[in-house]
Amino acid sequence: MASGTALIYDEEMTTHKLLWSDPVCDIEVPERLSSSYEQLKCYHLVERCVRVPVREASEEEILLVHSSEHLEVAKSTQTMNEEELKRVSGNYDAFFFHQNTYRCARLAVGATLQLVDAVMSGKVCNGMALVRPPGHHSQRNAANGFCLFNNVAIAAEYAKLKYGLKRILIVDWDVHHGQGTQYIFEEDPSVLYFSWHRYEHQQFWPSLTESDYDAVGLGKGKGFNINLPWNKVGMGNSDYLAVFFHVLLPAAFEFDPELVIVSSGYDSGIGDPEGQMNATPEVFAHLTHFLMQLANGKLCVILEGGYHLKSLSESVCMTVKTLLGDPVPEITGEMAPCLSGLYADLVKEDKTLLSLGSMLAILDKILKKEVCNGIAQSPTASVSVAVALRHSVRFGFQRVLCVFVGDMQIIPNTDDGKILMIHICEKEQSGKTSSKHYIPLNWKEDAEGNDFFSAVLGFILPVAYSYRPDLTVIGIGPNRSLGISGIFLLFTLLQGLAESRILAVIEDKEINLMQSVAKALVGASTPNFGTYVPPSQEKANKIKILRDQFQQQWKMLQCSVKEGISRN
Ligand code: X5A
Ligand code: ZN
Repeated sequence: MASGTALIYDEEMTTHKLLWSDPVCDIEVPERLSSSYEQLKCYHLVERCVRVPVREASEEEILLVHSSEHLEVAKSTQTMNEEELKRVSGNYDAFFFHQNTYRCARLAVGATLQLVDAVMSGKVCNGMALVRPPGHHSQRNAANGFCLFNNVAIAAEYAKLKYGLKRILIVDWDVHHGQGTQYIFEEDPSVLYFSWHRYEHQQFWPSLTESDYDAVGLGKGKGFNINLPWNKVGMGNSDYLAVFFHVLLPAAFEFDPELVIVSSGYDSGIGDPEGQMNATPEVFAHLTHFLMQLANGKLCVILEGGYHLKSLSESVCMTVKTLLGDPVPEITGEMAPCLSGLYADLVKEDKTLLSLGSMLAILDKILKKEVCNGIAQSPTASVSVAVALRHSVRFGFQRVLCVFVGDMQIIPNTDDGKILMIHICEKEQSGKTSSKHYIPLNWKEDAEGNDFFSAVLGFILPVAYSYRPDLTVIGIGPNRSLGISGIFLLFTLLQGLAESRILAVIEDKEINLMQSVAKALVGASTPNFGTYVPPSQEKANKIKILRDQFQQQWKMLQCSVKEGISRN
């Protein structure tokens, strides 16, 4: 399986710049690129990536998406003087030409294609390209919104042609609607295009009716265009996560892309003058982490907008760090508890509990933050889990999330809220009533394929993100009702929480299960365990009932349009 993260950047793309005064365009500055790259160097992320050089895209490649007229106009600007450049620029909505614009735009497309090649050839698993000018507003025959050529759209066409791909997902998390990309793939069912964007009932640029949620694609492409217009500014981390849980990811898992390309604009981040949103840089680590679970990890992230230099460069770093497989940071700025004072007590406890084998030694390393995660095998998983939970709470952890799969002999006391137990089992367990912190989830995996992702996205993750655990314990006991791929998904997606701290306690002696859990915990991309299938009506209802039951306590479950997305 491919590993490694490509980074593509070339200083030459900073030579495209605005030569006259224009308040609409003056935010798209060369420093967007250079400051992002500097910040990556500062965090020592550049040296951890595989450097891939840029190249110029060929005319043929540009013509995959654009008309020859458009190409010729762009080409002709290379030798123009300032006055002529200004005049041609005036033919477009929010665009400026410089003598180097054409060259930079060809490098931007070329950089994007280099990244696709690096990922598709298996040279790397994923990567990011820092490019200017951006691409997603650009259309077959027009520059628009700072974009000359549609880098991402050309990349998708190129990947279809060169690698025979049948399903590509484009996720456009830029705060503007990538109407250019939507137009290009509107009738194409092989490209699923998702975009969220500031809309404000069509008041916000580009102010198009076709940016609304009812533009779902045309002809054969119907159903393969998803718009999520925000009718208010100020959207934050939880709004973005809710959209991923309840809108994008269910569709994406079902679509089962062979490649994911991100139109990665960071003007949807806090501080951006265009977006006016509140999402912090950490959220991009989470979004990236989710998308890494698709297409066997094949993920190409291409810069689009982002105009607050600090917010932009921090968000770029969060994205690249996550692509490299680093633990996903906590989404709030809350500090971890100071633990040093509790150390003596731990040692004492440790002795009395030594009979529980290696589990406590592993847990101890996690609690002391020496390691991020670990796996313990146990002849009685539920006993070991109960001990681990009690131990963690006594150690000082405030919120421990426990997901237990299979029969549980001991159900830990969850009354003080320091433990949240989600118990996944095949049959109703009588005698234990559900409560805010003890949630039984009766689920038997479908024989036809893995439908558990719908429960993970529709229920478990929203509850978990609402709880904000500082540790996750996942127990796998006897008579588990989930297959290996379902369990794998659980482990990978729960790594987005508790700074990726996870203790796995597995009763099952099955070597396959141990191996795949280990793979999930070291961040290997999803092996091919079979397909994801949508849930049956009965299962979908079950999730809905659970959501209704718990959404007052766990707010991230709220996903009706009224409460969850628009909050009108
Ligand atoms: C790539 C991008 C924004 C254009 C805004 C024009 N373009 N008002 O973010
Ligand atoms: Zn934008």
